[in-house]
Formats: sequence, structure tokens, C-alpha cells
Amino acid sequence: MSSRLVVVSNRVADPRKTAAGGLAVALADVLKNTGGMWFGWSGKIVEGGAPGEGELRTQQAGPVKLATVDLSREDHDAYYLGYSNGVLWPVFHYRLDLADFDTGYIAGYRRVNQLFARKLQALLKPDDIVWVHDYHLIPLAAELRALGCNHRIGFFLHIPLPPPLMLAAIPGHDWLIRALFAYDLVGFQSNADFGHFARYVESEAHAVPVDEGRWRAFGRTVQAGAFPIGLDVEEFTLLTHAPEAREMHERMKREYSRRRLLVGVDRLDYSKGLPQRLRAFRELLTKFPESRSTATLVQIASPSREDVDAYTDILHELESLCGSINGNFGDLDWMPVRYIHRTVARARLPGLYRASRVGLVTPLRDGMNLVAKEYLVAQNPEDPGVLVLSRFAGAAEQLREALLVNPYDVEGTAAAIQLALAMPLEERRERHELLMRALRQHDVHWWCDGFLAALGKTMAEEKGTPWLRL
Ligand code: GDG
Repeated sequence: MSSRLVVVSNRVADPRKTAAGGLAVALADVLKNTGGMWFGWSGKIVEGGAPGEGELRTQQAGPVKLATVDLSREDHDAYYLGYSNGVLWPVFHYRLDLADFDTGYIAGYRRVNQLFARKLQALLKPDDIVWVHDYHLIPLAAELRALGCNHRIGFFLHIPLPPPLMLAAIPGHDWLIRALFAYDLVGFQSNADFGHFARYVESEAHAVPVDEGRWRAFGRTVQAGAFPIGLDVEEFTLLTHAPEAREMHERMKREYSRRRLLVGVDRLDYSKGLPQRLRAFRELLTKFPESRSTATLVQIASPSREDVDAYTDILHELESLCGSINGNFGDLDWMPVRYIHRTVARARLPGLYRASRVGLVTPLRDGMNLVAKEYLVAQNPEDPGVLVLSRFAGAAEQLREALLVNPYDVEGTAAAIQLALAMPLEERRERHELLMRALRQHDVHWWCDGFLAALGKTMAEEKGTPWLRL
């Protein structure tokens, strides 16, 4: 491709360093290969800074130019904490009960998108292809178009899109969806999410279907589709065989030689179903006495968004559940749950996954979930562990040979964990082989190439199409 790729996301990371977090890892993998520019917030908050203003800095990181903008405290609190993580994140994860529809947030959300549009437009070259990521930046293309930008612009939503009536609970939902029509291509993680978009635009926005996955409304035409994100399988395999992961694997095997390990690795977030997972584990210990004093759950819950209230609540709930399980079931030489509220170095994760007989990935709702894929890649194909996966993770559409569970059903999940612990070697191998085939075929390069090829194929809108300001 001769055009330069410009990736835009809330946070940027140096692709030469290892990042924590699904989106950052995937985008770093993409940009390492294509080169280009990565634009976003610097992570810096300027106390007392003027709203809608922020200093732009650029720096070269290998083949990638990093361009970042600072945010004033007022903008950060309204755009990031308020609208993105206090409204869009909960509603898009089907948690209307946790949404804080404070009317002040949306102005900050727009202000930051306008700021980004202004700063970004000044850096764009005529043939650039712009790829915008995630819910923080839904109106970015509309703001760019309002400044006269005619570039090819794609959008990928990393989190789920809820059904139309749930989306409609957001004051100004029509404004948000209308903003998506400023993109040439809109990508979702799963067919389920794409289906919700299709139903929304036809029923709420009265968009006219013009072709497969293509609609016309608000004076523009948008193409949409499902592009499930994948893993850099090769890179994660290398990481699995690198010294740090091997050492971790050996240590865990030594330490837990008489136990069977279950592992969970998640950002501490209410969408990840952590309390439900712990209750299912407690149910396992209650219902299947043979698992007592053998099954040990290692749960990494890496700190995340601690300045959003709902996150402190889940932290307390988890601590109390772990305490009561360890108190009621533990013994002098056995602690059923090892709960670690810290970020573990990425290089060590594959060792932990590989030492674990069961991988527990049981979100209540998740766009994709890359931990499920990492767990599978890290397994020893000769003696692989079993993935217990929530049917409500986008990954469940692809990973049909995992043990799929309903995380709200504590008894059912406990029974699936028991099945995983007892699964004969031959069945474990068969399932793992089929799952690995799917992961290799649909890796991060397939995802990126597929999205960019589809974006390249979208028909350019006529130059000068009037774009009404939002
Ligand atoms: C969003 C969507 C979608 C976790 N704890 C530690 C750590 N991690 C890493 C994992 C994995 C990543 O973070 C988590 O990715 P997920 O995909 O599971 O979830 P989100 O962060 O919510 O990501 C999600 C994703 O975007 C990509 O599109 O799949 O649905 O919600 O890579 O390994 N990494 C390290 N230490 C930890 O303690 N180093």
C-alpha cells in the first residue's frame, strides 16, 4: 500500500515497547509492520489548562511517528472519565444501571473530538488513510469532515454494540450513530454487534440499504461489517518460548506440583464477570469435593480506571469474595484463590497460562477478549489446558471448541470447570488443535489486512459532499 496509515486512538503506545491492554497491543502489532502515524492523547492532564486546547507533540518511534495531545483537567474529566467511561462503556456493555447520564459530559466529549480533529488535520498528507479506534472517538470523522477533510476514514469499535433499544437509552444516541455515517467503513468485533448496528440504522435512523452491509442516511453512505480482531500468533508463540515465560512456567509448576491451576487474567472491570467467576469457583469447591485442596485459582486483576466509582465497588466486592472463599475452604497448606491486584509483566503471562490446566475467560459482555486467544496460543499442544469461555465474549463466535458457558449461571459454569478439569488428554488435544487452526487463520494480520482492504474498496464519496455539522 503506498498511502500512509494513520491510526487514531485515545491512547498511543511506543510500538517498540510491550504494552498492556488489548487495543494497544493489537495496534502496536499493526503499526510495527506498516509504519505510519499513531495519533492520540498523551496521557498528560494539564491542571487549570484551557478546555478545548492542548499541546501537540510528535516523536519518531522506529517506523512510527507518534503524535500526542495533552488534555486539560476539565476536558479529561468530561471526555474520558465522564462520557467515554461513565456513559458509553457501561451502556455498550449492557449496563444501563451503571451509566451516569450527566448532561455536562457530552460537551467535553465533543470538545476533545474537535480538538483532536484540528490537531490531526494539520498533520495529514493528501493520500493518508485514517483508521480511528474505539468509543472515545466516535464523532472524530464528522469533526474532520466539518473541517473539509475528504480522506478515506475507517472506524473500528473494540467494544460491543448493544441492541437498538438499549442504545436508544443514551440521550443523544441518534447523534452518535449519525456521526458514524461520516466514516467510509465501520467495523465491529462480531456478527452480533454488526446485526445490532444493522437493526438500529434501519429502525431508528430509517437508513436505506443500498448493498450488502451498506446504508445511506444523512446524505452519506456507510459500509459496515464484522472484523473480529486476532492475535499476533507468531509473536505470542515466541514470547511463550522466551526465557522469562519459561522460567515463570517452571516456577508455577514447581510451586503447584500437587495442584491443578486455573487462571484468570483481566483488567479489573465490571464487564469481565469476576465476582460471578469467583462464585462459580466457590460452587465447584462445594459441589465437587474432589477439587478441594487441589484446585487453585490464580486471578490477576490488573488495576484499571480507578478514578471511576463503579470500579472501586467491584474491587471491594472481589476482595470480600476472595477472603471468604479462602477463609471457608482454605487450609494451612492450601489457599484456594491467589488474587493479585497488580499488573504482571507481559513476558511472564504465557508461562502462567501454560502452567494452568484451565483458562477462565468469563466476561458478562466483551467485544472480543484477547486473553482467551493468548491462553490458547501459550498451551503445550501435547498436553494443552482447556478454555472455559463466556458465550457473551465476541471470541465465542470463533472459538466454538472451547467450553462455552453462561457466566450468570454459577452452577452451570462450575459444572463446565469440573468438566475441563476432568477432560481426557485426547479430547483436550483435539479441541486445542481446532482452536489453534482458527486462531492462525484469523490472526491480527488477517484482521488488519481485511479491514484496510475493505476500507480501500469503499467508494469515495463525491468531493465536496456537504457535511452538516453535528
Ligand atoms: C478491549 C475490549 C477487545 C491484562 N492483564 C494484564 C495484561 N493484560 C492484557 C492481556 C490482553 C489485554 O490486556 C486485555 O485484552 P482484552 O481483549 O481481554 O480486553 P480489554 O482490555 O477490555 O480490550 C476487548 C480488545 O479491546 C481488543 O480489541 O478484545 O473486548 O474490551 O492482551 O494480556 N497484560 C499485562 N499484565 C497484566 O496484568 N502485561
